[in-house]
Amino acid sequence: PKEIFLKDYKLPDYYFETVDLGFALGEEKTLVNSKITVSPRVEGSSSPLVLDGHDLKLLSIKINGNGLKDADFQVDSRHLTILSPPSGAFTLEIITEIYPQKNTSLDGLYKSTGNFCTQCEAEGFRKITFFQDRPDIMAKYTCRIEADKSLYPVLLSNGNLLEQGELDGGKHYALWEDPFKKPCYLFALVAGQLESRDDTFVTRSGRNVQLRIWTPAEDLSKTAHAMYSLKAAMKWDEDVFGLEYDLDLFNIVAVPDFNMGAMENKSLNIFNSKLVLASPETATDADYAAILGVIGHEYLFILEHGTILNKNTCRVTCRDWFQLSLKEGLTVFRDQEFSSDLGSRPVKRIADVSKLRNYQFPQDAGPMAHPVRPHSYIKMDNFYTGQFFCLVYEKGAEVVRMYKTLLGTQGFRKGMDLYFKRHDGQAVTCEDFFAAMRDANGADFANFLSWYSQAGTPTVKVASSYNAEAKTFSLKFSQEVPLTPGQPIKEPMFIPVALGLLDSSGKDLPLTSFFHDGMLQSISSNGEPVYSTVLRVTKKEEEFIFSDITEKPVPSLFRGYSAPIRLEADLSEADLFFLLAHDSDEFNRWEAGQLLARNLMLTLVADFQQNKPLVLNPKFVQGLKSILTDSSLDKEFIAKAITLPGEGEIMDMMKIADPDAVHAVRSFIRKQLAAELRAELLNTVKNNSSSEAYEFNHPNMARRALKNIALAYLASLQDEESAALALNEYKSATNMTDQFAALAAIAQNPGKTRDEVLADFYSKWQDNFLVVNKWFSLQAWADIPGNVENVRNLLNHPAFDLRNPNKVYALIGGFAGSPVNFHAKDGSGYKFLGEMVVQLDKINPQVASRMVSAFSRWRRYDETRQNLAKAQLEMIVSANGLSENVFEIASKSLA
Ligand code: HT7
Repeated sequence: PKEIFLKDYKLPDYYFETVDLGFALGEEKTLVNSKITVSPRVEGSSSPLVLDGHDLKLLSIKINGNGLKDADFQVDSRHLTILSPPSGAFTLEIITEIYPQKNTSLDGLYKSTGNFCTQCEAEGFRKITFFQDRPDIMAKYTCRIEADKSLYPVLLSNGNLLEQGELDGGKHYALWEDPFKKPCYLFALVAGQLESRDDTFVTRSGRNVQLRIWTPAEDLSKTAHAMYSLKAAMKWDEDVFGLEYDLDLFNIVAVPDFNMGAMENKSLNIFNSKLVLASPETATDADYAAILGVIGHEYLFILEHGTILNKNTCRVTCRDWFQLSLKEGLTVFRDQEFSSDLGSRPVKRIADVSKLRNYQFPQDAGPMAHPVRPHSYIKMDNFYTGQFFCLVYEKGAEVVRMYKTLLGTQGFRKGMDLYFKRHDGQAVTCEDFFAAMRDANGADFANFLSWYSQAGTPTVKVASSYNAEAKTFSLKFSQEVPLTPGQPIKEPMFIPVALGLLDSSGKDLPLTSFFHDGMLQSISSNGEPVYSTVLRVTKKEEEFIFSDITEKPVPSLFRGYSAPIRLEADLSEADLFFLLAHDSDEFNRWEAGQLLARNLMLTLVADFQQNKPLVLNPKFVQGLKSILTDSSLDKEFIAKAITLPGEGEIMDMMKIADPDAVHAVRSFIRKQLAAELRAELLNTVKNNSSSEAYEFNHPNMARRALKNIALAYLASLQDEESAALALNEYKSATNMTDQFAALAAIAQNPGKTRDEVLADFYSKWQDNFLVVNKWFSLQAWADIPGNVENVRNLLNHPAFDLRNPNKVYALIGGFAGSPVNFHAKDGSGYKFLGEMVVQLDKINPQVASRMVSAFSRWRRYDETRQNLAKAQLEMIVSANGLSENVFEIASKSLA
């Protein structure tokens, strides 16, 4: 397989102006007619025109209406090369035959439960027709679709419907035109038996936009929340960024077979059904929140829409796929802000940072570590794979967030406006975004760009000291960027540190000025006291000395997690308890609790490994008790604050990860906490139960979250009273959030009740494939001994199907994420996953590569586990006909 490098980027030799596509959709084969107007980048040049193509049968090729002779072009398995095209502009017509029915990769044009649909990002368009399949080729498209009318009554593509009509032989057609230039990864087509929920959004300039969400008829009633989410995203983008949708129609289609969450195709978003369909009976609060976030995410892509203030359009995309974070990082940041504004900001931040710690941190320290803007790849799809996407998406969003932290809301908006003004209609780079932020604010961003080029999560150490006589408080920062594959030398990063200093009563002290680099810098600009500020740490070692600090403070560092780093501060246990009780920054309150829990867990893991008795620190119990019983706190914040760090997070901090010890310790602490806080937890369940109709809003979600975590704690006691409580909650639940939480609580404990309730749940929901997937994942993840056999048996369950990604993610992915059974010391978990990867690769390489990535951190474990996992990776790498997707991850993991 060939590796592709960022440094090798070259401008295309040819641009495409217009692309007219014709599809004759058939039951066995589909004909694709593509007519492109081509112009050379450099007038008069006639260098070969190289088109990408994959699994295509070429039927004919013409230039300016004349068929080409065999000697005029070359075709191989991946390209069609026109050897000497005419100099000057010309028309290229290509007819290809493709077989969507056989396309199980779900990339390109494929069928999902009887309907045709497409997925073109990143490189799926080349499976439809020969094309320069790269994002910097932006053209205007039309698309004519012809199909059997009774089988495919609905025919959709991007833009506006120009024409539709009947054809002979029971067929019909539709002609769509997208008036704006786009790259081919945003092309989309859908044909099938679908019905729509219709609504209208009136834009701020008074235009009516028709909104349609398409699903099979029986699912239509479950699309109300998706429609609410779409309208909320449209309104939010107008209010916060001044961006107004630019077409008159916006379609969303839900399909059950989809590799990722959703795709932002211009005006025709295609979604994985699980991120559209929701009703209180079938979807949990987490599902509702995910739908809001992902509908927001897909809508908020800049290229999809945009008449910014004063009618300028703002359609910007990536120059090449290395710049993926330019669109994905920015959009994740925007969707996080959208969800924060609609719910609770601190709780959303806590959830996002937990995700970062559980996925980004391990990947940033593993064999596949790469910068936010990678330097090379074998298969582009792998940047969207499993946890690796975190480095481009989630860490990319943190980089965007740092601009906002440094510039403030208004400065950030000024940067965005300039970015649109400069780059409308262009395919650009991360430097262009950086330059817009800098220039719009006249800012000095020093070495900030290294966030795009250096891999690895920096560790920042902070040492503090107070001088009572001088009334100064010093913070000494030192930073270390870890070495990562291919990057043996690291430069210091530009790290924004948002902070406050707490006095002995827990209030923020006023901050006036600090010494830095021998200069006194004023903090408040207009003489008003300031209680929180942002320091700019740019060197390997650096000191900031705050003046006029009247008492020894406790520093609250990296408020709101102002940079994606690992912090090692010299805070004592007492300082952390103090911050947990008092910090005005709710994120840092949570963070202090997590730090205490992490330290406690690591200490107990060491005790466990040395066969010492495990004892829970009473101060920790007391700290959580005061949070649990503090009625002034947001209930969802309490739920997050009493949740222990995940096992993956703790293993990530160990020299040699020990899944058994970490699991035993986490279970011990949960059970011990449940025993000591039993009365408070029972009260929490009682006071937060409600039989009122389900509502998706923060107070109700927060109440359910708190009740259900209390229930889970109690179930860990494995006593009769708790078991009866969980069973009662299961039976009386009026919505899926409560029902599934009760089921999960019951499922912690092997035995008759568990088996009966699992069977009952399946029989209730067997006709709803999304709910059945929850049932699969609950069982896959279970820590009951020898669970691999149960999971193997579930592969043969009538509801399971290896061709459906959601089912694979639920059962096989769920198992690969299970802390105990996947890492079973006899290697049974690794063997199972190895077999599955090889089988899946033949069906769907993108899905298989997600699964193989569970092996990527094999070197973190003990020697026995290392050998067992390595053997599976070697077996996978040597499998016949392995895809590039799986090869890249497996071979880089072994390197
Ligand atoms: N921008 C989209 C990415 C995507 C994708 C990538 C590879 C293979 C399949 C895919 N489906 C969607 C969607 C997003 O970022 O949410």
